[in-house]
Amino acid sequence: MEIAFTPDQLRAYFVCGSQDVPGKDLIAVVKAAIAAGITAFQFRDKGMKSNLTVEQRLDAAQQIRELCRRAMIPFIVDDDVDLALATAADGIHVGQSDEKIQQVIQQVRGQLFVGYSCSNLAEITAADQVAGIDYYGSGPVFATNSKADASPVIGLAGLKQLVTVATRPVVAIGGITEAQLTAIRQTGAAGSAVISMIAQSDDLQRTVTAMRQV
Ligand code: TZP
Ligand code: MG
Repeated sequence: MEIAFTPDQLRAYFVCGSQDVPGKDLIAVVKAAIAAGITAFQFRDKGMKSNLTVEQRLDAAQQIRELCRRAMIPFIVDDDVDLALATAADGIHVGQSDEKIQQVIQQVRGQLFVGYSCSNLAEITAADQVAGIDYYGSGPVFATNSKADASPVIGLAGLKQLVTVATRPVVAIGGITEAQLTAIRQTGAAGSAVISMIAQSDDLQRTVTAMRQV
């Protein structure tokens, strides 16, 4: 962990892997997003749907890790402790169906900050009892095309309920568009985590600036 966690990093949080940018160069997409001002990056290259071999995945992660280092934004790895440690990432993001959260916290203590996906009240209240989690990712707020096995949509009201109960900052995720950024912010969420809004933006500077400004 070269960059410690702070809640403002959640404001313009870009999540991406090779499966999200078919026909495009992942490194180039991330480079452009960093230039536009994203405040955090999560490397989420999902095995089955990935276009990369294991070696290519490590190489891509290392290149993006270096880009994040130069831009002084946190580099976070989704659901892969070994890859996170191998790339000297700043953070790890863990889902409910991934390796048990307590186990991950033990493995990465002092080395990586920890994000955890929580989509309902039961998950948030259980997670609040666990020491060593830095932020929650909550959603999908809206319907998403980017995650086949996403939990049920929680809507803005559901997000607000989770934010109100949670003892840690919450980043909203799932189907978020520029038109929804203000409403997301009004729930008390610390920011938005997005794939397609950035990966498919027709004007990256406008998109990322909108995320940073709300
Ligand atoms: N977790 C819940 S929804 C989602 C993830 C990774 C996908 C978000 O992608 P998009 O394109 O911003 O809806
Ligand atoms: Mg996961």
